[in-house]
Formats: sequence, C-alpha cells, structure tokens
Amino acid sequence: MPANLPPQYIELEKRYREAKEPEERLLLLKELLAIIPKHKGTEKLQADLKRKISKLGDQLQSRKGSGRRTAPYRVESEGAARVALVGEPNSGKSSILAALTNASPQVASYPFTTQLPQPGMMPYQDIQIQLVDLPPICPDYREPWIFDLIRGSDLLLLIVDLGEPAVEQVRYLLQELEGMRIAKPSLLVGNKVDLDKGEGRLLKEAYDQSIPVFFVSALRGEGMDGLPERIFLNLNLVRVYSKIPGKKPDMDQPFVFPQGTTVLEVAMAIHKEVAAKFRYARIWGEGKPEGIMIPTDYQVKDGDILEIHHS
Ligand SMILES: Nc1nc2c(ncn2[C@@H]2O[C@H](COP(=O)(O)OP(=O)(O)OP(=O)(O)O)[C@@H](O)[C@H]2O)c(=O)[nH]1
Ligand SMILES: [Mg+2]
Repeated sequence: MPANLPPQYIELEKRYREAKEPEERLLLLKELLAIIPKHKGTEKLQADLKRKISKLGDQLQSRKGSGRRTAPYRVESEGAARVALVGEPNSGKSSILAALTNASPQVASYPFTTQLPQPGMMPYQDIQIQLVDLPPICPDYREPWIFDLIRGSDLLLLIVDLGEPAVEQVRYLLQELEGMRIAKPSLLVGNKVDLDKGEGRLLKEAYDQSIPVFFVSALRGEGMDGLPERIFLNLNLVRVYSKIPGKKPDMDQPFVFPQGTTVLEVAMAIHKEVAAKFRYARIWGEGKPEGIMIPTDYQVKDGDILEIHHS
C-alpha cells in the first residue's frame, strides 16, 4: 500500500475489511474511491477499487429479489413534513439529528460515518416533523438515491462546519444541488459555532440575503433550542383544529396543510363527503370575531379552529 494515504482512508479501509453486508461493502468501496488522493502513486489502487466496485455491483444486480438492494435506501414518510440534512463529511448532520429527534445515529470524528438514510421525528409544539440524516455530499460520490431523498423533502438543512472554510462548503453544496436540478427551500445551519474563528460572519455576509443563516453547536447545545421553530416557520405550514358544532374543539391533533390552503380544501382533506355536502364554516382564530362565518375560499391560518357545517 502506498505510504502517503491519509488517515481517513486507512480508517475507512479497515471498516471495509470488517464489513459483512455486500451493500455496505459496496458503499465503503465507493467512498474509498471518492477520498483516495488522485495521483500517480495511487493509480493502481484506484483501478483496483474500480474493479471491485464493478464486480460487487454486478453481483448485487444479479441477485434474485433485487428489492433487497434498494430497500435500505427507502424512508417511509411520517409526520407533518420531511426535512433533509445535507452537508459535507463530518459537518455534524448526525449530531444534529441526534440532538433534535428520538433517533440515535452513529456520530464519529471520521468522515463517511453515515452510509444509509436515517430518519428521526422532531417534535415541535403539537406536531412531529421528520428529519432525514443522509450520507455526506462530496466529489466522486453521487449516489442517486441520496438526491432522490433530497428531492422528496419539503425543506433542506444545509449543514456546514464553521471550523472549516464555510462559504466554500455552501458554494459546493449549492452547485451539487443545481447539478441535480434540485431547487428547494433551505436553511443554512452553521454548526460547530464553538470552533468558529470568523467563518460565521463570512457565511452571513455571503448568504443571509438569500438563505436564512443560523449558528448552532450540536455538541454544546448552543442555538439548538430555536432550531425546531425555525424549521417549522420555513416549512410554511398551518395547523388547523377541527370542532364539531356544539362541542369543544379537538386541540390534540391538528391537521397540517401548506399555507394558502382554503377552507374547502380542508373539508376535502378531512372527509370527501363532508366537502360534497359543505354548507358553510365558522372559525375561531387570532384577531377574528369568535365563530365568524367564512367564505369557502378563505385561506386557513396557523392555529385556526374550524367548524364545518354540512347538510
Ligand atoms: N466542536 C464541535 N464538534 C462537533 C459539533 N457537532 C458535531 N461535532 C463533531 O463532529 C464530528 C462529526 O459529527 P457527525 O455528526 O458524525 O457528522 P456527520 O456530518 O454526520 O458526518 P458524516 O456522517 O461522516 O457525513 C463528531 O466528532 C462530532 O462529535 C459541534 O457543534 N462542535
Ligand atoms: Mg453522519
């Protein structure tokens, strides 16, 4: 083995040798190829990796019941919305997932710790929002399924390490997303603010006009308390509570809709039959007279209590 391989490579190779599942071995091989220094001295090794990748890829392809191959990459949707955690290796994606949700992903000081998508549920007041931790985005390592999951999300958290050049990380992430034709509402999360020596300021100067920037330390908890609210506000959702005429409203389980949803669409979502027989609706909400009648094209607001009358 050439003597000039970086420690991450050695570490990753050790994990490759220990890995048993072929799917995991294939991922690790691809990651090895992604991080191996590209120069003359490693050409033989690079070719070797490519050969192994192609062989293992073929083996997996030809396996019976190939559903097994894709299953680990699928994530069931749950909760009011899906938020994807996107960032370069080691930026702290998994640490943020662990801090905000019930999930306990693997966190480690070496890159490429996360290899499969890992969902977790983040409570925000009376709703749950799904966060999906992903493997890192980095050159030469573009698994299509990672971008499929990003595409299927409602919001992206672009997570950068403030201990490293931060503007460059964002530029790179945005370039990768654009390359995959992905344009999604995003928040910029400058993590490891405890290690920040001025990168945060540069990040704000460069991006705050276009993408809201927040600083946190997943490790120390700094700024983490405010993150669920930031996420909720940027999802542009409204929570609506239903009330049966003559009864108290059900304040336990809100219905969640995108901003701009009309009262008729709410009725439709609650029950098609209700919508068909819709007569009128009353509303209890901030700044409105109690129980005022509203037109069917009224756009519901966060916190509205709706009483739908039907025939
Ligand atoms: N100082 C400091 N270290 C942090 C912070 N957040 C995470 N780390 C450390 O950074 C390293 C990487 O954290 P992970 O959460 O595994 O990063 P990741 O982005 O999921 O990494 P990959 O899965 O490899 O892409 C770990 O050693 C964490 O303990 C932070 O706010 N401050
Ligand atoms: Mg991770």
